[in-house]
Amino acid sequence: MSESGSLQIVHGVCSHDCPDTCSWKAEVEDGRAVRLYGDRSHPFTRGVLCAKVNHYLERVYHPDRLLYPLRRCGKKGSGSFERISWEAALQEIAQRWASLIEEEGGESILPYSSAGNQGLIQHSSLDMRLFGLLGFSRLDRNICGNVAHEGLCATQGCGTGINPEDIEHSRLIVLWGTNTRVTNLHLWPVIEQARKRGGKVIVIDPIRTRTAAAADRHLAVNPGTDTVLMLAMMHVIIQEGLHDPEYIRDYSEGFEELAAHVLQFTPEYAASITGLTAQEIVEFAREYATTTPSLLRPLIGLEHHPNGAMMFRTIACLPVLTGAWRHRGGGLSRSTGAFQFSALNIDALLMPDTWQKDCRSLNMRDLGRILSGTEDIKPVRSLLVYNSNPAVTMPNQRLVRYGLERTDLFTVVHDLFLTDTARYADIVLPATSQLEHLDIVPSWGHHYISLNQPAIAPRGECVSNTELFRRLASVLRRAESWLFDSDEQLLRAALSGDHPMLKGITLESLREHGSQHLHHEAEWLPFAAGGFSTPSGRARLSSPALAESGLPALPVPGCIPARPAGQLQLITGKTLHFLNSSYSHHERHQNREGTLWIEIHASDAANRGLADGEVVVVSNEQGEICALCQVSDRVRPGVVWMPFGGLRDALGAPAHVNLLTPEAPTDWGGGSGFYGCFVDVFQGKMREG
Ligand SMILES: Nc1nc2c(c(=O)[nH]1)N[C@H]1C(S)=C(S)[C@@H](COP(=O)(O)OP(=O)(O)OC[C@H]3O[C@@H](n4cnc5c(=O)[nH]c(N)nc54)[C@H](O)[C@@H]3O)O[C@H]1N2
Ligand SMILES: Nc1nc2c(c(=O)[nH]1)N[C@H]1C(S)=C(S)[C@@H](COP(=O)(O)OP(=O)(O)OC[C@H]3O[C@@H](n4cnc5c(=O)[nH]c(N)nc54)[C@H](O)[C@@H]3O)O[C@H]1N2
Ligand code: SF4
Ligand SMILES: [Mo]
Repeated sequence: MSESGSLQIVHGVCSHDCPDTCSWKAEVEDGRAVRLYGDRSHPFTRGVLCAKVNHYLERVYHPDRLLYPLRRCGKKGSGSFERISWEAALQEIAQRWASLIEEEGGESILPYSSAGNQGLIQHSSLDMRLFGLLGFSRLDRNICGNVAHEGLCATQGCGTGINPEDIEHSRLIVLWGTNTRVTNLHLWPVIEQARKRGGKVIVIDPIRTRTAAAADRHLAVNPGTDTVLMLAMMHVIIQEGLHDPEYIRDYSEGFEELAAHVLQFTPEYAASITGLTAQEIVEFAREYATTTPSLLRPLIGLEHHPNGAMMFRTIACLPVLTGAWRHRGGGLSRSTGAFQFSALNIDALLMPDTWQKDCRSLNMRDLGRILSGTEDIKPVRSLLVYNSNPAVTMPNQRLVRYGLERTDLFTVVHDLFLTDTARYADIVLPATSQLEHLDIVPSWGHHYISLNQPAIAPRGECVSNTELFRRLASVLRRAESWLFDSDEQLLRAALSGDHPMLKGITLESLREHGSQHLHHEAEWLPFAAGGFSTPSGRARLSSPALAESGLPALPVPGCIPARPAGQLQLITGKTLHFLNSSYSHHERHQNREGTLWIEIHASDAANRGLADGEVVVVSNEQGEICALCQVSDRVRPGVVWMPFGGLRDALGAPAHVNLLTPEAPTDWGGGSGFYGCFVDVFQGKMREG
């Protein structure tokens, strides 16, 4: 913290679920934050925030911010609440939970959270200690990232990739199923630097996104068919001798089987599946294999398909075949999250040894099924939701909302705003913003670890997540001192240990510098000389371990659902002005995004007699919503695109694309095949009136 006159300047860091983890500075006058801007001295932030967080102070001081605990006084979902004291709120929770624990066991209570705050201790710390000790149901937080991680692990034994800052050295950058210029804005200058040095950008995406429009080449692949493209690339690379025999010999296993297997995936076959031409496929494979260094960057788009894990298992074979890992700027770059977490002392933070053993684990993706009784399990009687807004963000919304309406379900929601989920709560608790609490934020998009210092006092009666869990432990009459550790103690626990990457990184040094790079050699390359994290240390082109678990040993196309006749495949994407559903309470962000729309190819619009600008119904067996029809050449025939997040329909009502998406499981990794979603689009009235 620095001071000039009565003005204090406080270093903080964005806690949104975004790879960029920007460092910021908040200027505080008389206890009120008056300015917030990106830290100019931070090499990744470069003094810039984004279209969402440029207005963060509006979020902090928003008139709709929850400032006090509330108790429901109307029907669930109606949004009628009355103010109550913290004491009354906590007493009610303690009473309800105590009788549930006694009568039905701790597993009848499900704490439900995601990465709404991805700070180290506000994401997971005292909650895990408390709920683990009490034997509550655990949550598989698999909606984002896990499928990709598990897929990469099948080939590499770990999810590690190169340092994203090294992408400036790449000569060919393949942005594969990621919309960098919208979702990972601060990587774009690194990519532009590579371009200045002669690098080229290829985007593979069914949609001509902002990123695709800015690339050197865009390959508009059919959704879900990327595995076939990857296998055909391997076919071309091996047939034309463009692979790196020495790297393969020294650092991989199963090459012979793979080489024989990919013979069947000819460019012509792949063309018939992917919608690209055979020539495009051959050229792309050659360019990929002959450009050094070449970099693949798949982020999340690929994992929201039923074959999501196979997408990542397969893509990870490519840089092994070409030996791209040898070169700085070559290989693959995805989330840096696991890499950051490997340096931190997570056991000291979460204390898993104190958790009750054998508690059931429920998949967050299945919330609707869990709450509505569709799953044959012991019922969940109480939910505590924080860091998440599942009534918008989880698939199969009709079922989620049906479950949330249950009168015997006791729901507590802790959030900054009265979200769609909070509207179904019995008790709503007010949460602090990132300006009001302490944390460290490890990044999943770079190698800096950053300290967020509180800049202002909590507004109203807001409390941070960690403070909520201390209060819950107290009202539940727990005596264990480690349930009451302060935020500073928690951070010190996580920084304890002697991991070499934390050399020179302490709470004190972070207070001094704000943000520090993990300690590793400047020229660090993860697999230049093999050293994969498999038992043999070799990358698995063929994997006996996968075969043992009943999955194909070799990379295969995986489940690519066929499009039912007459229907269109719906891809739902992130928007510029919302962070998933966050910022949907902000008029400015609503206005920028406009009314919910659907982009449809001219040929599909003509077949259905749809005109640009008219209101259409988008419908399937799960639900239906209204949207403005936008005839667009950004989408391929057969594919439609809708924005996901906090948009409203033409009547101003919240309109959720997840009414249409299935909770279809991914092949492994426990995720959701959101994009294996098919819809009818037509004129006229909604079936439900
Ligand atoms: N502005 C903004 N930024 C965000 C977010 C936000 O909501 N708004 N959300 C944050 C979060 S939680 C995450 S996980 C990241 C996600 O970051 P990204 O991975 O970039 O995000 P997605 O929009 O999920 O997917 C990226 C692209 O995959 C494409 N895609 C879909 N199916 C396929 C396919 O079968 N093949 C190929 N090749 N491409 C496909 C989509 O059209 C989309 O353009 O963004 C983060 N950043
Ligand atoms: N159709 C479709 N669905 C998707 C996706 C998609 O691309 N298409 N993307 C998926 C992905 S990748 C993700 S990550 C998920 C995201 O799903 P969610 O994690 O549910 O994301 P948000 O909508 O941002 O909700 C986060 C909530 O946490 C609250 N919050 C923020 N900070 C704090 C805090 O410190 N304490 C508490 N208690 N609350 C806080 C915010 O106000 C917000 O209401 O959505 C998934 N759903
Ligand atoms: S949402 Fe992402 S890009 Fe925006 S300020 Fe936060 S970390 Fe940076
Ligand atoms: Mo995500």
